[in-house]
Amino acid sequence: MTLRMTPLTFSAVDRDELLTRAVAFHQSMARRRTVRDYADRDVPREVIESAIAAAATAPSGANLQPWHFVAVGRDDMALRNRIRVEAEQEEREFYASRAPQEWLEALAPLGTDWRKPFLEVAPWLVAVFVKPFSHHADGRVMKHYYAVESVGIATGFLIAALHQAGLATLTHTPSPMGFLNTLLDRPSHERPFLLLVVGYPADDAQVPDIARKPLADVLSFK
Ligand code: IYR
Repeated sequence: MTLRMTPLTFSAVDRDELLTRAVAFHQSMARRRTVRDYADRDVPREVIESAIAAAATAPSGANLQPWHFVAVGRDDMALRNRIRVEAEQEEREFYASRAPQEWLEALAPLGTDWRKPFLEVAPWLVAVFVKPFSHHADGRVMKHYYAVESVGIATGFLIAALHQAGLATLTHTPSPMGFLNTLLDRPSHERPFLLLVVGYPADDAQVPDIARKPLADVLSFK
């Protein structure tokens, strides 16, 4: 297959504008908080669609785009309830016995427990799946390179897109998440990556009083 090239569309900005934009983006992202209490308020499907379209622009290994997103609204509350029941079942075991003491101690400042009411309350859930391979038209298997890294980047784009739109999210990782394949009709070789909870925060939502590390702790220049 020959590689066809096409001119890049890019509008360069001057130095001052670079900094203005970088600072503004940081200030916006710094206001993002993971939210666990959601308002019972609808979010249009088109907003979710557009944020997922933004996520799907992420760079990926060999441009193989090894992701699949399942957006679950509130049309089918029975499905929402099954997701909650299955997730809470796993979480109950996690908190009661599976999680090592050390892990529970790390989670203590967040105040999380096995109860996951947001899985029914929030207007949208977006399940993100990793596709480790796909099939060529002739049926041959095509391996996806850096699939997990690529899906991690796409998920970061998704969280940023939803935040930018004005919504709150929660990166929820019931463990194990295999029940999502069954409930959401995804093939067994796809691996659930995380379940993103999306909506408006509840009016009285509270978040843990925690801070990000100072930049000097996470950045060094050479
Ligand atoms: N999956 C559990 C536990 C949990 C784990 C981590 I690491 C967190 O940052 C938060 C929670 C849960 O969702 O409660």
